[in-house]
Amino acid sequence: MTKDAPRDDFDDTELRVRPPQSSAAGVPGVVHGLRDVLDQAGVRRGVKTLRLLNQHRGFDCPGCAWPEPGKPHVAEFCENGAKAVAEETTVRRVGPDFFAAHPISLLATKTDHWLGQQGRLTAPVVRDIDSDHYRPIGWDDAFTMIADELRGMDSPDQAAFYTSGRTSNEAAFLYQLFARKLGTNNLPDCSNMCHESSGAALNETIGIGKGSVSLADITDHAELIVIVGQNPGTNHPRMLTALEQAKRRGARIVAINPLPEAGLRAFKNPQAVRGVVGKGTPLADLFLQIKVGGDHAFFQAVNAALVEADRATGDVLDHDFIDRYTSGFDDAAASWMELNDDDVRAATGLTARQIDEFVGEVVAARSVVVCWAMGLTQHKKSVPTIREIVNFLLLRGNIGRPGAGACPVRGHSNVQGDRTMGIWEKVPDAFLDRLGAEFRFEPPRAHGHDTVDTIRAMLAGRIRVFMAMGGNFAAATPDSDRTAAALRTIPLTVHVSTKLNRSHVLPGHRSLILPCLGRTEVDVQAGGEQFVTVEDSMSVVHASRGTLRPASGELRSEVAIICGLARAVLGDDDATPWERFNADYATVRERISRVIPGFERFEERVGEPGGFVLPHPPRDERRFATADGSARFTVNDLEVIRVPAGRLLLQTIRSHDQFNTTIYGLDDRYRGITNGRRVVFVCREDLDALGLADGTTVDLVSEWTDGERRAPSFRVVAYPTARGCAAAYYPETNPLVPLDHTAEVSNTPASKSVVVRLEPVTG
Ligand SMILES: Nc1nc2c(c(=O)[nH]1)N[C@H]1C(S)=C(S)[C@@H](COP(=O)(O)OP(=O)(O)OC[C@H]3O[C@@H](n4cnc5c(=O)[nH]c(N)nc54)[C@H](O)[C@@H]3O)O[C@H]1N2
Ligand SMILES: Nc1nc2c(c(=O)[nH]1)N[C@H]1C(S)=C(S)[C@@H](COP(=O)(O)OP(=O)(O)OC[C@H]3O[C@@H](n4cnc5c(=O)[nH]c(N)nc54)[C@H](O)[C@@H]3O)O[C@H]1N2
Ligand SMILES: [Mo]
Repeated sequence: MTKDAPRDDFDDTELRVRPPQSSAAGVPGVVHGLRDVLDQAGVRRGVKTLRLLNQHRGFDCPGCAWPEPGKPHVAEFCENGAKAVAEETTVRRVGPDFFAAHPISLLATKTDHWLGQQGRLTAPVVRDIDSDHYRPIGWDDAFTMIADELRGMDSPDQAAFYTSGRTSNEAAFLYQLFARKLGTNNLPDCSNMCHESSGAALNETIGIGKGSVSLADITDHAELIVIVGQNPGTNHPRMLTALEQAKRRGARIVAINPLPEAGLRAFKNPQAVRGVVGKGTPLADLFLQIKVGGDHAFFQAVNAALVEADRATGDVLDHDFIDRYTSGFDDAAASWMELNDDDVRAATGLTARQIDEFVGEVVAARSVVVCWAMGLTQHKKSVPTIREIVNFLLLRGNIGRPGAGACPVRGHSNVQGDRTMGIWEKVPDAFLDRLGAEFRFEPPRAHGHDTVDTIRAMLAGRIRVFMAMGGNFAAATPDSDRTAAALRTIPLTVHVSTKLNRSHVLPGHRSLILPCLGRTEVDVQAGGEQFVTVEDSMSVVHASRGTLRPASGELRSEVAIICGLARAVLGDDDATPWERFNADYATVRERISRVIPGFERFEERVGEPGGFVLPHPPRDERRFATADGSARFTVNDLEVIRVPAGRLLLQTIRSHDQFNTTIYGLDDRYRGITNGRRVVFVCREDLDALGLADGTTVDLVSEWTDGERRAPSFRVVAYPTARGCAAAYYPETNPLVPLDHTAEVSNTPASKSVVVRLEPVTG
């Protein structure tokens, strides 16, 4: 039905291209953000909502996971946070009438933008076998349908329970408890596609999969901040405020990126007079335009240079730290000495002088923070690359002291918290032991499926029930056509969602959409008004309290949906007090405080302004709970990516007008794109070499061992990206990413390095 149906987003006749901008935010940013909220939510409701965003007694921004400052500015939000709020507080509605009027086959031809723009889901709906419509269904009947399907399985591992990173701690804790009581660790989540590589590399080398810096390390202490593979101007705009603070006290910033992103160059703070009238604060002192996938070679070259410099002077490395806290230095140092200059040049595209300049910055700085995001995590060699960054930090003792450390900047607002709560297909046994003891059951021990393995299991016919707590599995995952086909073979798909999305229009034989409350909405249960908690990128846990009237009287909270389902599935004999959990979320937090270390006196501490910080042994006391009890230097063999002639290495990125698969609008202001998304950015020299003119329409074709994949109809845009590289937006490019093209160790889809050819469309 859908695969070959025409999609109305392939015709970008209104597309306009201008030169990219050289600074981020400022007044246009605020105006854009406010306009979106006021358009969708209405003036009074919009202003009321924004005033509570990221405030102590308000709700946590449903956008990114950047931390709030201790004393939030009265308007602690950014343009893109405002858009995320507008998306949720819209007055438009998708109810049973909408589904009666719109067959699924028609909805499948619509763009992601169109689907999201239809409004908030208002009532549970079901698609029966062979039907082309969703129809209303009562909550109890929906739970019974899921329970019957789950009970009919041959094994609990025929179910998979996906989570996106907006789910609260309370809901996440109950969701994993439910899955494990059912008997499976099949808990794939968006982390598998996001910072899994960071978690894997950090766990192995420093003994904890989370970043080691606080907000103050960046704003007040770091002398050098390195930003690698991250576009904060668009994806973490409030980070620019922190960087501006750092700059104003004299910190230096180096940006390493194939694209000269506006937010890395200068920032016009919309909350300060200088941002409104002036040119803003220049941010990056040094910009290194690296080739896609070149960071592994880059950090090896830097590490080699640091070791060599130390051999000359004896004071470049922190010998005391290396001796006391680390292992493996000699082997790692020996491996760097074998590094070949030509390989470094080929992989990075940078000159020896540029690398030296960076080394100079490093040696001059008494403390260094490295921040990174998807530009590092979504490659085949992501885990070795991040391990190499840990090597880099260890060499000068840049961990566990003020102004220094590793800062993987998380994506979804509670993606880190969901992991802490046990949303992890291979959670450690210690967690399962405590969970089992608290709830008196024997949790399953075999590791479950991550996201890619879930799709493989679907393709092999081994999944009977797929349930998603938020997110948009069909659009976020790689190999879209295969994944869509896989989803359609599943007996029952269940989506707990706030808005309509692609996953709903690619249903299983039977499919349920269960609409839930969003962050901004008041959550009243039998025990009164409830709040939930979240954990940000810097391990700070705090409360989030919705205040708006729910979009519909039929919405249930995620907690209520899980508790209702658990009772229907596990029956009244189950000893877990699901009804009490549903009535009063404090009772859930009490259990969390008993199962998860660091949450002692949870209820009391989360009531304090700003919440509380979870323990982080490397940061707090330079303690490293690794296999050998020390921070580990690692040897990571370099593999230079060789792109065949006539091909480019494609990375898939976010525009300024989207949150993952939610498309707010069709512009990418900082990169100069208006009214269209099917563009591919390539540098002029490469276009000349390929004999392609700016403005040509091309198909993007990726080649893989099992054949080709094609994403049709992209406009070529001459753009100052690194040589040999290309960039285009996700999720339009997801059909190009082969399911088996994943990062070593973490199994994260390598969606930032796909070899493609550009085939001009004739006729
Ligand atoms: N407004 C908004 N905010 C968001 C999101 C959103 O979609 N919209 N998404 C959220 C989520 S879930 C996440 S994970 C984060 C994502 O935040 P980012 O990681 O900033 O998002 P991307 O658009 O994927 O940008 C990747 C950046 O890495 C660069 N890059 C790509 N390949 C390489 C490489 O090989 N080396 C180096 N050095 N750089 C490279 C790209 O040029 C780009 O600047 O943002 C979160 N916040
Ligand atoms: N090619 C390519 N693919 C990628 C990436 C990439 O850079 N390139 N990035 C990857 C990354 S980093 C990530 S994190 C994933 C994102 O993958 P997901 O987290 O699965 O996707 P989102 O687009 O964030 O999910 C949006 C949907 O969440 C639902 N939603 C919103 N708020 C709530 C809520 O409060 N509760 C519930 N229950 N539902 C809600 C809405 O229905 C909305 O349609 O995509 C990954 N895929
Ligand atoms: Mo993410």
